[in-house]
Amino acid sequence: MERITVLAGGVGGARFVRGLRAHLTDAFADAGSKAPEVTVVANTGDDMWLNGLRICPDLDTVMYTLGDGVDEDQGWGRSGESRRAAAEISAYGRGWDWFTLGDLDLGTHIVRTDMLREGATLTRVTEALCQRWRPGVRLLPMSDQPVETHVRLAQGTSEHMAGELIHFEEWWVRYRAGIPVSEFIQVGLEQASATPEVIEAIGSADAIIMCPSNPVVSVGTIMAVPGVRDALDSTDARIVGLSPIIGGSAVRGMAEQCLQTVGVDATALGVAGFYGARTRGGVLDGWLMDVTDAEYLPSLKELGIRGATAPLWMTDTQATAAMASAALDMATSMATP
Ligand code: FO1
Repeated sequence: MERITVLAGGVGGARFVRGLRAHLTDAFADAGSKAPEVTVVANTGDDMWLNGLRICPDLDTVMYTLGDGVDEDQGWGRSGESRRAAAEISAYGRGWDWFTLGDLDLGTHIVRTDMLREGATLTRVTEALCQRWRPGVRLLPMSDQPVETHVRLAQGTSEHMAGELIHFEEWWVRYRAGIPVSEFIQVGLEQASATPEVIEAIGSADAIIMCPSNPVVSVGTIMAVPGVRDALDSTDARIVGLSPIIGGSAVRGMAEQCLQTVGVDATALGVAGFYGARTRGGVLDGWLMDVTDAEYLPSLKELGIRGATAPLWMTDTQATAAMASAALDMATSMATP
């Protein structure tokens, strides 16, 4: 196995990739064998313009986590952060005071926006930022065009009417996904396309892993980008996903609310059905569930998806490395001879 491509969202995706990297470092420790190259295709649907800066939450979460600069407790943002500039911005009544741009984090947004304004693509900007952070994987935005997830509120709030579209981050951070929504809309999707780098990373992969990220607004958004599904359909790689739901609840974040909005059961089986079997128009060859969800194995078989179970709680890098190893074993066991 020489090339692994991973579709990832934010915190869960970043932590999974860190485990994958640890597993590969360990498995290919002896200098003789070369570890596979890992390419991470990250969701940019959470991106936004804020205070004139381009914010890319999932790209930055992967970059900081793999570059050992992330605030481990939060799972996002920088360690050792301060918020002096944010206090000043708030004092002027500008920006979102419920969405904190820390002083160190602002450095990233300023450099990214600076390079974008010079005409660099988001792919090139991300490559440049990673020169500093050295994540040990290639990190790619899903598209160089903006695709922003917005949610349509099914209920009004003191600031918004029912039926209004607001940015996903406002729903996620300000309202903690506590307001029912009727739909997710990826603004800009029709004008966007997967980058050539993403298409190539999917086409040339030996294994593709769908991270245990939010299947609707993270992995689902990546798959919705024009060009991605075609690439997934035609690649020779085996595609294995890891369930973000364990025993009926989301490992982190609020995936249940997102799944409920799109009418998918918040279970490991429901998410597998949402992705679908590759042999039946979906994307999955294999689906890795937590050991507590073994009851779904027979139903997975009926869906046409090879199932397996392993402990999926990402309690630490060691546990996550074991998950990554189980996912790769699954892909290898299915690889065409
Ligand atoms: N999440 C929060 O819960 N509160 C915040 O104030 C916040 C600020 C923030 C700033 C930059 C950034 O890249 C991420 C930030 N996040 C914050 C996390 C963000 O909501 C998540 O990383 C993803 O968008 C959801 O997975």
